[in-house]
Amino acid sequence: MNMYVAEDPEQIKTIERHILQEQKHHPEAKGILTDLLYDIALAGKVIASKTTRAGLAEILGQTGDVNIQGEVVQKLDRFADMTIYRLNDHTGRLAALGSEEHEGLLHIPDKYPTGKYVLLYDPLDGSNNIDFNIPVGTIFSIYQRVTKSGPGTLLDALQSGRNIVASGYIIYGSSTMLVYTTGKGVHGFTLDPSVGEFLLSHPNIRIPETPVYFSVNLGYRKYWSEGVIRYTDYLQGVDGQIPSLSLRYVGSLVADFHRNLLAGGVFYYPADKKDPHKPHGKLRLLYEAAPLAFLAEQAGGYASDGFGSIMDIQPDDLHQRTPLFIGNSPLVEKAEELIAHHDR
Ligand code: FBP
Repeated sequence: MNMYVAEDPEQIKTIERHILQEQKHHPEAKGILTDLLYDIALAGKVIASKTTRAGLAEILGQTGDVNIQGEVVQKLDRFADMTIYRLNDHTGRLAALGSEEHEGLLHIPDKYPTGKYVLLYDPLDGSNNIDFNIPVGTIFSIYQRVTKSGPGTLLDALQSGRNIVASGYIIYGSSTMLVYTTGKGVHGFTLDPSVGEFLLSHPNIRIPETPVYFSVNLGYRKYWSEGVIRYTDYLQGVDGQIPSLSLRYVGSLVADFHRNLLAGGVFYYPADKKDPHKPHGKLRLLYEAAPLAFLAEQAGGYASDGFGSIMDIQPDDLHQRTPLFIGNSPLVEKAEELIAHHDR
């Protein structure tokens, strides 16, 4: 059935209309956050126009450069990074931006006005999977600046997750979806390329109570602490406390998180002894863990570093890493319990 002739046209809700309706929850709002979310949705459409044609568009492969994380930069990475920056550097809505691809804050060019928000983003999470046609994603979070005016500073970016105003991700998979929250529930939109619109397809997402999956790179087991090993056995029903969950691991955080958000489960990337330079695991607090933690909590789940809520961590470095356990609350709390018992 062609949905555009649906009995109830109200069913057809673009992200623009949804964001505008959400704004009604904030009578003091002037529409700046609304416009900023529009721009992020637009960036998602532009990036999707490349990812969907990645094999054809001379956009596969590497740039040859290495980023602040010590990772080889993919062409699509660079494209996504520049697209998000270029669509937001001149609007007067931002004090500064932070990208996983750049060491320092990205400042607003002097010729443009600065604004009240800060946008932090991972332009293309899971980018090492692009050439294998595995879903990748853009992760973003928005904070209100804490400094009064002028160019934004590190103070404006180094805020705990409790201060997130809005966060979300865009997943470039079998379809392109944008999932976001402004603190009033989690909503998913699917891009209809035939009309170039993100349409509401998953309103009020709640993590199902009965988990199905666990997602972790089991290949790193020998580098884990006793608590994490016991936890992994627990999830596989080894100690008979629960029926074994099913293992699913794509190696693309957005894809693994998205599946578990819709089907129920837990994703974790614990700290490990694999790389002495990365004692706190691989994932970044500000660009990956905190934005997804806000979504998880808004969907009835929980996110922890193994000791406490990701949302309460006060960052002191733009690129600091953190262990991450995220998904159904009872499963994440079980990780905290076993780590407290075996690793303290
Ligand atoms: P980036 O591509 O943004 O650096 O993301 C890191 C990431 O690819 C996550 O998406 C994924 O969950 C994890 O690393 C996979 O790591 P590993 O290959 O060590 O399991």
